[in-house]
Amino acid sequence: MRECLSIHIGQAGVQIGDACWELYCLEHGIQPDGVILDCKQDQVENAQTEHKNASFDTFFCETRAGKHVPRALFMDLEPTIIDGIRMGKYHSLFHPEQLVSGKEDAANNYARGHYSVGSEIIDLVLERIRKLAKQCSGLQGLLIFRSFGGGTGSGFTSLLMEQLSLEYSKKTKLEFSVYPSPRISTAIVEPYNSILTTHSTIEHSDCTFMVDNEAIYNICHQKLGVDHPSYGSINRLIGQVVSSITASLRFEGPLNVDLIEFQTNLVPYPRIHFPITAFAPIISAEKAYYEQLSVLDITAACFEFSNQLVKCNPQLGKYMACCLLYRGDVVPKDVNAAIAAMKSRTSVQFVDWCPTGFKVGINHQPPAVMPRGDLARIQRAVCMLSNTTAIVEAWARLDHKFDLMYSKKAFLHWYITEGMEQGEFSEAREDLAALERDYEEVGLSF
Ligand SMILES: Nc1nc2c(ncn2[C@@H]2O[C@H](COP(=O)(O)OP(=O)(O)OP(=O)(O)O)[C@@H](O)[C@H]2O)c(=O)[nH]1
Ligand SMILES: [Mg+2]
Repeated sequence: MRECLSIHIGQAGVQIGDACWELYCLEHGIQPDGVILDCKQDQVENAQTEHKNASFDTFFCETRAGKHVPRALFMDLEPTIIDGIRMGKYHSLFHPEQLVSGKEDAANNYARGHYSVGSEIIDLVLERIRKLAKQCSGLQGLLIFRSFGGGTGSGFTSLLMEQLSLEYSKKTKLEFSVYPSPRISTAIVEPYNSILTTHSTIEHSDCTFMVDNEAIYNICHQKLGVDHPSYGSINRLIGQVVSSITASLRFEGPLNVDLIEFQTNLVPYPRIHFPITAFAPIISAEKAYYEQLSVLDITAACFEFSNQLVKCNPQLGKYMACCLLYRGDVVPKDVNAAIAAMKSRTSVQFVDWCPTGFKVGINHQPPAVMPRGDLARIQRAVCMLSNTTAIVEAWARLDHKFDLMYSKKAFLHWYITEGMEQGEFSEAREDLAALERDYEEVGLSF
């Protein structure tokens, strides 16, 4: 078996995890108490066939009593967000040891998450991860969820990743990271935290999917008609995307392509590991009745700025690889036609050294819809993971904000008093400048 462990860190990581596991449970017919829906009920007639195709044991561990427990750990340095899970609808899905919380948070401070407060809880977290790893017969990889901007999300995650690298060096480590956006951001120092954590985790992560709250906020507002999108709405959309990305690990099928294989195609150099995600269709429940969307429609939509989960303009960059993960009623013939149409567009430019980098997977189970969700029930969907040099725009934006504060040495004392040295700031910033240059270089023509 090829199990995956999910680790949800800090407020954003935990709340996104909540949305993801709710959706996984729906997709696999697992009830909030971990028991699979009774197959005698009419409503799950087709669930039976789906179960045959499912290999959700990669994500759930079945107990002797027939309960399915997520292979997941939720941790935060303070208790309130985790308490939300402890008292929520899915509280009995998890074993209490899977929910770890400390007493005080990192107060938006990378240094507290990494050094002072974080160091007190790291051993406990590692021990709990070991326990989960022991329940796996062939652990394949770790999926880490967190924000770049929070003190726990940034600081504790990088501390943990360093340790995980030592202990699980051969395992794939993928990240889903919330990129800070000024509109929704909760702290002024988020650019500091983001750059510090990117620098200290870049060599420990194999692939990082960034999700930009502002991009998702706009999608919820403009495409789904949500007036003031809450984290709930934003997280449900992220959940759909994460579910599409992980579907290949949870379901079997003839055209299923394993995520690890995608990663091989997506990451040409170890540091160039920040693909852009796009998802289509994103339509609200009311509109879905009128719109019949073909494979070509949804594929084309992925190349539109408005369907991307990170704000950057792909037309200003070059693609190195493009992975298309289809779900639902999709046949290869239509996919090939859609790809041919995309390749003929002048706006879709590839780097010289990788002119035709498309990779496709098809998973026959259509996306599930969440109760209270804003997204329509759809027959087919696609998630595109593309590695493009255009992402450099997102780094440049953060670097610029870092520079504005750092030129005045603003807020630095908060970090220094928690045990950090100023040198770490300049080192991190230099590394990010190098990353920007790396992207420029891979985009250069021969
Ligand atoms: N998408 C999404 N983003 C969130 C959520 N909660 C917080 N954020 C974003 O995450 C960043 C703040 O980090 P948090 O995750 O709240 O912080 P933390 O990791 O708990 O760290 P500390 O509270 O500082 O210890 C901001 O950019 C928020 O906009 C969430 O539920 N969903
Ligand atoms: Mg917090």
